[in-house]
Amino acid sequence: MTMRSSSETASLLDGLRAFIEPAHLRTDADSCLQYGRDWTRLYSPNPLAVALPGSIEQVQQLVIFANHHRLALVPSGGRTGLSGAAVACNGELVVSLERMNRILEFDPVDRSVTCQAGTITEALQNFARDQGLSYPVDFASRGSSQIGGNIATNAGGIKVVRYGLTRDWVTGLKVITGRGDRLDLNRGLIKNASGYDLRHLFVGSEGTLGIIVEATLQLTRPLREPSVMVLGVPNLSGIMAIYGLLRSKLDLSAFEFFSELALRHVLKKGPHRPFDSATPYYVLAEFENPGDIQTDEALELFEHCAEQGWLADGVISQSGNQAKELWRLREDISESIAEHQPYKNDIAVRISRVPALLEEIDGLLAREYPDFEVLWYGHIGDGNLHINILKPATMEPAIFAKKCGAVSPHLFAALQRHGGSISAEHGVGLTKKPYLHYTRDESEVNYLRAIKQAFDPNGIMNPGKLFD
Ligand code: S2G
Ligand code: ZN
Repeated sequence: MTMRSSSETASLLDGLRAFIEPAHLRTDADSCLQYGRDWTRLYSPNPLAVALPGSIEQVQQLVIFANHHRLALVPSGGRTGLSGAAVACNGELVVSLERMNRILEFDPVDRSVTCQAGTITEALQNFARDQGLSYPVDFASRGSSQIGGNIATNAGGIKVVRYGLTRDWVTGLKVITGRGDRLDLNRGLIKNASGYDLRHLFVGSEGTLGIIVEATLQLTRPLREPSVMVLGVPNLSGIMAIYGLLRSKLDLSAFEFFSELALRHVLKKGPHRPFDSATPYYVLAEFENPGDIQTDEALELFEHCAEQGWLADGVISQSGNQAKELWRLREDISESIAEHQPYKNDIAVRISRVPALLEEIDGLLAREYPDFEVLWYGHIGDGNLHINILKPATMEPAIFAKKCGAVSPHLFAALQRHGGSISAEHGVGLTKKPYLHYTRDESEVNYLRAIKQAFDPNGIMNPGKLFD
């Protein structure tokens, strides 16, 4: 905790006001609370203040000032993160990019768009659609997450099986490094064999190397008339068999799963069951289906999976609206369970290891969490499983976190045996930092520290996140 005297605080704020307009340097309690946290609720926000720069030059002035005064900075996007990476609880200055939210340039020949870091993800998706193209990285928080934060966490979401992660669509980055240098990385080039690709260090850096201020992103053609199938699956072991068959015949754009327990929480909020029967698990598969050319194939595959006993029921969308309704069953899970303050795990393994890991972890969780409601869901087609333990209403959050935390080493040891990662897409931040060693060994973390030292020698960039 950074302890400052009131005169030191006053002096820092006066210094900041020399180049940040008073309206864009907030110290009120509500701003400090709202901008000092992400979607996690485990930490008490306590920033020095919230700065909202309007230009790259102001961001650069902030970083230079912060180096001079050894003032820690926490970059802030949409604050939809789930690992505490955007939390400011030690007198840091939050640097919000929300005012820098414009789309700056579109090139129809490159099929690329350059936008400021504070651009809302959905605004970029809509802009691409209006140009007859698509920015295909997609997830439920699209309406409030920002492009800069998506890049800083290498956001994945629901279409990774076809389109990959944010990293795969970043062709240029403008950043202010922790030293205060302005770098213009890769500048939208497809090919550039001129040495280390520093752009990719900033993707997934969680604000620890500098501040992303602008991005050039590749666009692609839109999906043509996607259809959505939801399948009722009696047990976990059949899911990847279904995936293997569907992906061999259909042009899949998504392959998700969720448990009946997760579905029940969504149904409480309004949507209808996909079909009458209830099964322990469900698969949602989306595939490109212009003119219904793949519908017969999909129905044949459905019959084959049913004959194998891998599935018990299913539905295929008959319209775009029904496809959207079916997607809600998956995409609304996170919001539907938020009130239960879930203890979240976001793990990844190679897809070849998913069946073995599922079997091992299912048994572990049943043994270790006999009294808790455990929800499975996630992007199983790319090996990313979200396991959410719901907090019993009468249990103190601290006690619940301790009980769940006690199981995590067993979970992560099993994951390590399967070569997995303790964080698939939500990042490390604060919540997963104690477990980083299950995925990155000491010699590797020392390289991460050396890179951090090169970009942020005074350690002002989001200190305490990712690793110490
Ligand atoms: C998902 C969203 C965040 C959460 O639904 O795929 O990544 O609540 C999650 O886990
Ligand atoms: Zn996810």
